[in-house]
Amino acid sequence: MFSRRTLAAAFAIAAFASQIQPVHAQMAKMEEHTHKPSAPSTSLSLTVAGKTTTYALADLQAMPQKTVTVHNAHANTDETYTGVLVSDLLAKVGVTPEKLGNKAIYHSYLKAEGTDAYWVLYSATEIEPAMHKSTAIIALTVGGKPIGEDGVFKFVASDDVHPARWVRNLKALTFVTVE
Ligand SMILES: Nc1nc2c(c(=O)[nH]1)N[C@H]1C(S)=C(S)[C@@H](COP(=O)(O)O)O[C@H]1N2
Ligand SMILES: [Mo]
Repeated sequence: MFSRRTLAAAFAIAAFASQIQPVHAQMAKMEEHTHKPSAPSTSLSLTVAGKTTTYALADLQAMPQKTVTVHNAHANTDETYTGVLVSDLLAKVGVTPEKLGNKAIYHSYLKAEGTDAYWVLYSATEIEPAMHKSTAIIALTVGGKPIGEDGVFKFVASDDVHPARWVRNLKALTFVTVE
């Protein structure tokens, strides 16, 4: 009926076609990250103009707490985090739009780093509630419980579409004004 050659060609086409994935499946693969637990963060340092202050969990627990409910697009769930406004922590060391001036804030960024050396940047504007609609906190609890394998501290910002800038096991913040 079918020649051996036709069968071989059909077979080759079928094998090739089985490897083609719909675009959304490919995108999902790109978004897939292996979540390796990193070393637990136990303290948080904040460096501004070369001066470092280190905070323990109790220091942050003693500050006013803010709760945000965010959508984790990767886990496809809503998560409720409670912790300290990043802007409140910055204010403790004198970093406010009033003290620095708006212009300096617009020229500044915050580097947030985890114990695994994963780090991300936020523009200072993004973490100032007076300037931006996003709420950026150093979360101490999720769903009312300690964050667990994601550390004692986790950086969470409410308006990112993906959780990529939510730094698990947050250990260091560095505030820099670009000259
Ligand atoms: N410390 C640390 N935080 C991190 C990462 C990381 O590798 N290390 N990966 C980021 C990325 S790219 C994503 S998508 C989310 C994934 O978090 P999840 O595995 O808890 O969903 O964590 C973010 N925070
Ligand atoms: Mo990611």
